Amino acid sequence: MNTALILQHIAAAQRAAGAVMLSATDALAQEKSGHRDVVTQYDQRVQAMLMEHLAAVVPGSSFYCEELAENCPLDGERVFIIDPIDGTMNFLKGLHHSCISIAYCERGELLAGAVYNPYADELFTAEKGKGAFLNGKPIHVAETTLADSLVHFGTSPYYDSVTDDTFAVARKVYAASLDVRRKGSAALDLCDVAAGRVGLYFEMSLSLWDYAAGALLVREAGGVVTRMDGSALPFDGGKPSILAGNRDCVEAFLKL
Ligand code: LIP
Repeated sequence: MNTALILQHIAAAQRAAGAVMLSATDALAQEKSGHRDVVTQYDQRVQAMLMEHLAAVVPGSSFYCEELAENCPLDGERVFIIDPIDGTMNFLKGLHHSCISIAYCERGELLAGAVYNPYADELFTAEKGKGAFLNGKPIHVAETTLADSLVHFGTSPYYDSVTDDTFAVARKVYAASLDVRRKGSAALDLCDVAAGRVGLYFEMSLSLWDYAAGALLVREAGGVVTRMDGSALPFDGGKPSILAGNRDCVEAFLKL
């Protein structure tokens, strides 16, 4: 099955699950690692819907998902990396800024990614080597300098150990940019970079399901994605920092 067809199946699954998000009226939080790390019945319901849909149309699928107790190896033949609702706290509080993030890999190679924001009806898609798109139209990272860019950042609320450093970096970036934004969905932050809406995004500790699809979108939109020290972003079960943007903004950040 070619990647383009798999990407179509991913988009169909995301749109169906997005309708469930839009219909939600009674999201209930369950704590995971702490009061800022929560899951709702909708995260689990959307994840189950996505897995069922994709397993039915893509034979031999395996899944690496935020809300699975046990995840598949990342070097499998056909692996879907899924964050069923990225921006869960936004979703729980009715902030209408959350998305469904799905990346597709074969034998450890990231081949396609899609992020769907049902509130804005914005579907970001990319296939490796074929560019990035928003609702089917090509997108590209901004051509601006850091001084002329907005910057998204994440606060890694599950990891108190990086809080002070995060806000210290945000203060420095604020002085070097137009302004900073913390909107609560890493995947949508990466999409905004790919679409040229903001010049840079950073977060000090993030999971693969948060960034796998978004990182491919930024790269296919002409951007750079690394750890915050400029080293290669890993593709494993770790919690690395992430830095994404156009080359000028990334280089300016690394000099800060
Ligand atoms: C969230 C990210 C956010 C990050 C949080 C969390 P979730 O994803 O989108 O940027 O700061 O730690 O990882 O948990 O809502 O899917």
